[in-house]
Amino acid sequence: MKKLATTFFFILIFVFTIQQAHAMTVRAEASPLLQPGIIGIGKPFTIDIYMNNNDSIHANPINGSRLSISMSLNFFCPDGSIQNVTHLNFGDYGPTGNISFLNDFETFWYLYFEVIGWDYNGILPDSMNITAIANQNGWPYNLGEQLYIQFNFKVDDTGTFCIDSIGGRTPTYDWLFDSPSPNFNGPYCWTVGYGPYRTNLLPDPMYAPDAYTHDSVFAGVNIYVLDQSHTITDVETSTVRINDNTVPVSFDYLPADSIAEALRANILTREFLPSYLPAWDTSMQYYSVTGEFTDGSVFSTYNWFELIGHRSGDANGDGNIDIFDVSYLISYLYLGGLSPNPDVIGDTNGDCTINLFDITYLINYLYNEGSPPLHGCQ
Ligand SMILES: [Ca+2]
Ligand SMILES: [Ca+2]
Ligand SMILES: [Ca+2]
Repeated sequence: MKKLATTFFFILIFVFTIQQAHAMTVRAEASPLLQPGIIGIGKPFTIDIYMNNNDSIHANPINGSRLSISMSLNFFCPDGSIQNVTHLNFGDYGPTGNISFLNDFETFWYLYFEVIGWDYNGILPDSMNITAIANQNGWPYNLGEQLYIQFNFKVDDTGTFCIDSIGGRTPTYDWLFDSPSPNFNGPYCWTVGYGPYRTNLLPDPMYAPDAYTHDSVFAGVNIYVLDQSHTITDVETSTVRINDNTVPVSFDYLPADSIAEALRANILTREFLPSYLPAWDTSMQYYSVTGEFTDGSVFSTYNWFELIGHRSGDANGDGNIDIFDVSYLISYLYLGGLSPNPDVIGDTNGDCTINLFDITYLINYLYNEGSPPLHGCQ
């Protein structure tokens, strides 16, 4: 009897393994996270859908590709603690423009590709459907797991935020794939709130031209330690990094503000900002803070800041586009004056060189209702 049970067990393992080897998968993650399972309150984040078509047996018998999918997904809060979410318009798809497709996902489906929302309006629940059909090639077999879909959100209340697959509103919009259909294995839920570590960047906003200053312009990264077993004096300052590679030049211990006492890491803007460039216009940017405590345990946190970018035509980098930029360009080209910094902001007509035509382009814009300066080489 024991032997029979053992044999049965190994058969089960075998069947399980076979299914794992040929199972299309769909799963969700949230990014970035303050801590495992914790989405930062009031901060942009994405719900990321990772998918793997590693099932060559079913679907298209010739090349193993998937020829059709219909995914109905629902965002919800199980206990009502979160009622509203902000759909950030960072994507190209969906009723609110908050959905992005990555890694060529849209290109797999040249017969039909549709994204619809039913009540997809930021008042939870928000449900939607992606339906995609190809006639021959479709979604290729064995590309490995890829990030294919991102939903851009921000939540301003503490609580629980979840995503799960659902049956659709009609049979057409159900959770349907070429057989066999993968299991979403939902719901996936996260806590929206504050992690044990927080950070603010000062000043906020920051200015992209400060990336080029030769003076020592400093920014401050305030680090708050709110866990039960450490304080800011436990931070091993030599291990602190901003964006993994910016090394603070000094530290200060600040008295309590509205959050707590802070460890202020002083960084040089010319070391911190270049990784965000070129930055046109104004954007929200992400930065991370990592480090260790003296007991060897690690901490990490992140936040966002507003970055005011360059303006093409603002050759002298003072934030305005006016006659002084014309004279700055004349001075640079003909009188040995300083160059625009970065060069690209003086290339007002966007042809990748700075010459007399950029001056006439700028004069036309300022005084003859000409087109505004272009961003970079175009
Ligand atoms: Ca809704
Ligand atoms: Ca200017
Ligand atoms: Ca030019």
